[in-house]
Amino acid sequence: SKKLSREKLLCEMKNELKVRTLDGTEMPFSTLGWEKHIPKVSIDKLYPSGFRSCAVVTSAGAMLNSSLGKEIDSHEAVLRFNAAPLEGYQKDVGNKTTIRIINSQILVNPNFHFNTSTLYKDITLVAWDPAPYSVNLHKWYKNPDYNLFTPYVEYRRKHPVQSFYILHPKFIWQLWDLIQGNTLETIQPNPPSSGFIGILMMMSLCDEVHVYEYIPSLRQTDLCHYHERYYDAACTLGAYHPLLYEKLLVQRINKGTDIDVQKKGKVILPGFSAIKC
Ligand code: NCC
Repeated sequence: SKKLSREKLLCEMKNELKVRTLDGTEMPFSTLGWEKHIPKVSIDKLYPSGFRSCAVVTSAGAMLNSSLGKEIDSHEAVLRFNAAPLEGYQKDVGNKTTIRIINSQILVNPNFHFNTSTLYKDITLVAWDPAPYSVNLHKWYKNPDYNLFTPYVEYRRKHPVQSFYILHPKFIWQLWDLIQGNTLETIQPNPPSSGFIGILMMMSLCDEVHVYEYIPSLRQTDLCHYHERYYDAACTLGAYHPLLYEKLLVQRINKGTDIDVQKKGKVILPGFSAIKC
């Protein structure tokens, strides 16, 4: 049953996906005393009344000259990715950030100035690192893609009241299973992009999710990011991440119009709270 109807696909998402973050109670984290490093309020209790409408702003080059800033900021919550800047781009991407999803490179690579940049301050942070599919937390802790564990603990010490979580690898691979389970082709066992992770996270927090330039508008371009003069079509279509398949899946649940896609690169998705199964 690869080609579920839109309704069944949405119900599968709502019923089977639960955002999960490290809580410090599992080995090896429990032995290492991680319970004290993790925020006391778990992510599912952080926004108890949820959000009405949310924006997911991809970093795609097609955001440039979109003039979507005002529309984006009109949403109750805004999700952004990695080191995507606001300064100088507000007209196109807005200037409000509620949550930022960051991959482990951001915490480790000094180019991103994770400890000092204001991009990461006073917002909710959600970090992730691509553990291998057969999630063994011991192996992952010893050999992450980028060692986010040390900078995480250090940042938590310096900013104890900021909400900052690490996604549980089980959640990442649950998302991969969802993509593969609804795709005819066999896809590589690489984790989904931060974009897909963020979209599903916002579907669990918001009544409605507006995603910008994930499905490209007519502005589609080989420009990788709106903030960098670097050209590579793989940024939009995927190389390492199963990006193309993620996007086909998201397109299947779009309830927005073709005009929204063409002009704004926008898809409108129902949040889990709005899905009746
Ligand atoms: O490029 P990146 O993603 O930070 O973009 C965030 C999300 O926006 C969507 N996107 C981006 C560009 C584009 N032209 N089209 C898009 O649809 C994608 O959904 C993407 O996930 C990542 O997923 O974490 C990624 O991060 C970068 C990089 O690590 C960070 O930007 C920090 O420099 C990865 N690039 C490399 O590692 C070289 C990228 O593969 C995925």
